[in-house]
Amino acid sequence: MEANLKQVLENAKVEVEKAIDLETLESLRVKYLGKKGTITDLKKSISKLPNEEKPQAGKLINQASKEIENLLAEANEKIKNELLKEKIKEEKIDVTAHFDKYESGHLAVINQTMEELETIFQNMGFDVVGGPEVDTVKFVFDDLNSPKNHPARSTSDTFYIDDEVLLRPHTSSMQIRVMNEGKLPIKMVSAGRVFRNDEVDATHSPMFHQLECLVVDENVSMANLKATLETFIKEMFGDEMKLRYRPHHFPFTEPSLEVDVTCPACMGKGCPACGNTGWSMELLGGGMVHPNVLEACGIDSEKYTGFAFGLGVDRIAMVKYGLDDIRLLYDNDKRFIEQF
Ligand code: FA5
Repeated sequence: MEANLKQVLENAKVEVEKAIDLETLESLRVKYLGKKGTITDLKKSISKLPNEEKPQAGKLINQASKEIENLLAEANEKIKNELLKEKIKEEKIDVTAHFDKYESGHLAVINQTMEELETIFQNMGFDVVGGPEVDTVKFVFDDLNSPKNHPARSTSDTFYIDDEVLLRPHTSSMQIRVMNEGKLPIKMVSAGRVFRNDEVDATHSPMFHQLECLVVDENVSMANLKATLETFIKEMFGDEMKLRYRPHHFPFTEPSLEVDVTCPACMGKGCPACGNTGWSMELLGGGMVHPNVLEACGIDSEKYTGFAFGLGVDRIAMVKYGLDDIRLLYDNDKRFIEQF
């Protein structure tokens, strides 16, 4: 193990030293420290060691992990400084230039999209409610029927503040908060920020936005869910947009599904952006509210049924405005922001 770790560290040092841009550094972080990275694999292999070797192996792996983190942090700082120097050289400001108007700001694309979504749902008769970004394990997992061993509960997926309090990884906790108020029927949406320990790529961000939708009443069926989704998608993107339903599993809905829409770049013909499938990336998950969830909130599941879904607002914005990378929404590049 020790020799192996030494070699891993040597390799990491050489590779980090050679890295000249932030993308390469990020791919090295994923390679060594990511969920499927070398160090993570080594941590997993500890369980196979004899008991007496485990503490020492754990200590060495943690040290190596820290060292690689430090190497990456130093290189990150160095590359950022270089980039800044280049930028300052290139982007000279002419302080003598004349200007006669102050530019006013406007809502960020993501907030515009969230407002647009809320308006569409309001026009369909939904209440718009707000909720906390810091929530409890009870509302985020327990009352949503999530098994104790569900991977989303682990600290490698979710950011905990302490054992009971966390940054919400989805807006589904709002289902519980609203059902607990005890007023029926329910027809609500709730949009806001959510947080996950996801690796960043073109379609994933560790902080993103979801909109939760929940309807609970007598005789609510899957047909109501589909009708609501189709009305909303057509309002948002236009009549040509088709929806694709795929079966899925969520602990809090049964049956559950995921939804994609027509690829906006080729309108379903197939193109490089959609890998020739004609469909967009996954936009939302939903289904019929699980009877256990209704009962956890004191609602009689023999009398009432419900549907719920949670959609990725960032991805809705990407489809709407033809963005190929979620990071554009967070880079704060004026050239991008000014287009909206
Ligand atoms: C959920 O979060 C469920 N709570 C959705 C739900 C609600 C199901 C109600 C049933 C009933 P999921 O993890 O698939 O499911 O996320 C929902 C949507 O959020 C995804 O379809 C995607 O559009 C978006 N999303 C998920 N992870 C990320 C991420 N890291 N970055 C950006 N968008 C993301």
